[in-house]
Amino acid sequence: MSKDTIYASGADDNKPFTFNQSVADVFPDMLRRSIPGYAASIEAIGSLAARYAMAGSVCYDLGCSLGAATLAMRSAIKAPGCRIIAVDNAPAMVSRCKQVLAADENSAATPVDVCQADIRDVGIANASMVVMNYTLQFLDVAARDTMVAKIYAGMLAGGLFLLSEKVIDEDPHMEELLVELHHEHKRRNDYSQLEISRKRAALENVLIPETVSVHQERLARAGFAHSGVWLRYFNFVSIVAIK
Ligand code: GEK
Repeated sequence: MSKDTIYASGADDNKPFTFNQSVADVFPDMLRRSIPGYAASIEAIGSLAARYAMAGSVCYDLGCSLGAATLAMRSAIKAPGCRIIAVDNAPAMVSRCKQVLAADENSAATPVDVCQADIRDVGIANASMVVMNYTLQFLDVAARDTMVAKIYAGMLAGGLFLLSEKVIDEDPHMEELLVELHHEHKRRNDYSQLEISRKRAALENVLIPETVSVHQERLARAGFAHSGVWLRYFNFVSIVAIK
């Protein structure tokens, strides 16, 4: 696994963060060291796929990056006749994702289509499981209601939507504490203070976090009968919603 040193030098100073080839090259290391609870989210996606993927249905991985959630679903799905559709709009992610999936030993199991597309343009139909693992946060806030409503409309009754996000706290005091704990976590994972500050600046206006209640209200407005936070680690949460 190549080490993420993208912000170790100032070469990318003042450039907004993008999912380019250099990011794709170090992505597993970047997520492992940056997102508290990331490994737990992938493990749970497998357990949930075993329970919720329905025979003859489609499972979606929206913003699939290198396909970690797709791999977890593919190795866990027990229902026959399922298909996985994995979508990302970054060419570097999609080409690496295809290689990762082809090299995986479960490649003969549930078929996977990897599509390079904007998730806002992708149709959702016959879905028993939809995963957005840390992806909705990169859409314009104005596009998020339509995205979640589209997911709900394309899902089968009893289907599951897993939404993981970086969040912001309503209480500024709590927000400050959670951000500081996250940065401390990154320092423990061998990011320097300078790397942390540069990455934070690059993500400004690119990753736009909302509060947990804004997410849950949006899910309820879309029609999800049940939703709940199953994971929280500092300012990172994962929510499941059931149609
Ligand atoms: C994982 N889910 O490993 N359309 C398609 N893809 C998009 C869009 C869009 N509009 N916006 C962003 N992306 C993965 C991790 S990473 C999370 C997801 C992170 C894609 C973007 O190219 C990137 O690959 C992914 O969403 C977000 O479980 O980097 O913090």
